Amino acid sequence: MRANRVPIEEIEREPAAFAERVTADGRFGRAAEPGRYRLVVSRACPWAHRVVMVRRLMGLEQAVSLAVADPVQEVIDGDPHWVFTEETGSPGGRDPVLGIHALREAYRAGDPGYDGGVSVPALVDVETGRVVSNDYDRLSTDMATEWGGLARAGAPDLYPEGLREEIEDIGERVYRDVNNGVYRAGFAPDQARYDAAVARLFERLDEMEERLSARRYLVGDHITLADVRLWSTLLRFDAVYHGLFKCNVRKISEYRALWGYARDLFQTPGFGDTANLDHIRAHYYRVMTGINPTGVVAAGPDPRGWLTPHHREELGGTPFGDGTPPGPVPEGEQVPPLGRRC
Ligand SMILES: N[C@@H](CCC(=O)N[C@@H](CS)C(=O)NCC(=O)O)C(=O)O
Repeated sequence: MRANRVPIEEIEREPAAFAERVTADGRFGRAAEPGRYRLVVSRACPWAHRVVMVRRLMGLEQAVSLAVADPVQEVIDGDPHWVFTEETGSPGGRDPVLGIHALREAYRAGDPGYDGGVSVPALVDVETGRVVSNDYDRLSTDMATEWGGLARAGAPDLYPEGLREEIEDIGERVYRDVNNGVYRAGFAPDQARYDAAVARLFERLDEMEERLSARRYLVGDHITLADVRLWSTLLRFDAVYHGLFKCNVRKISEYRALWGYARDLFQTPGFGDTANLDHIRAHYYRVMTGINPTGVVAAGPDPRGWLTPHHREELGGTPFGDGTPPGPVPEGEQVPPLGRRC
């Protein structure tokens, strides 16, 4: 078995194996041509979710198509792999555009001997069938800033020049202690490392609570990449990290500002309309059998809480600044409405 994607001693993430850059002007070698690239994601994965949100906020749905893998990976050669299945809308168990069953095929298209990790998100060149990038951070920043003419009219500036330092400063702390911190807690091999991870996680959440008590968004008066990065973890927190990853000092719904902020974004086009809590629950509880041996999927909490009033407008700020909200979710990309589960 490959070195596990989540090493048990420490959550050290490997650098992306594929990191070609796609930009509007092609100055790094690849130009963002409509239809040329397909974004393979899992709705469960918080790193892939960032790219899905940016794609939608920027209106890049026509420029780069979306392939959604089954949330429950299939074991192939002893390792769990992202696959396309009939159940999640891929006829014949193959992605209709790439013609592959397992994402691994695209990772191996350029090198049949490739034996590294196979992760989502992955941007695949439709012409060659090869993965171009699995660098979620670069993908989301490039889509926000470099896909220029392909973005919709009214697309927001998610990474304003004057705020980049602040966005990165917060992003680094949020990444270390929150985005990755939940994994550190969930996969901690001993009490000391669990205690340290949980302490830092809640210290950081407390800091964000404080910050968000007086301001609607993390940086500036509009949505930025800082919000996209934090929100992908907040969305999953009470449903999976609180129970499965033992991040249970507090729920997000027990924080006044963070819960209001999380609901505000959920109800903003580009966020909640890309969220699939069923995929999230199924993936974490069924795949992570090292920490949930029975694979039983927890039922709660009642997701309808996401739709309750948040009153965050009172803090001022406008989600899209000078821009406009994205239009309706394209046909075939809708997520199921929130339903009562418990
Ligand atoms: N590859 C990136 C992040 C993307 C990532 O971790 N994706 C997960 C899903 S959330 C994945 O696809 N893991 C491979 C697997 O589960 O087999 C990294 O580790 O820094």
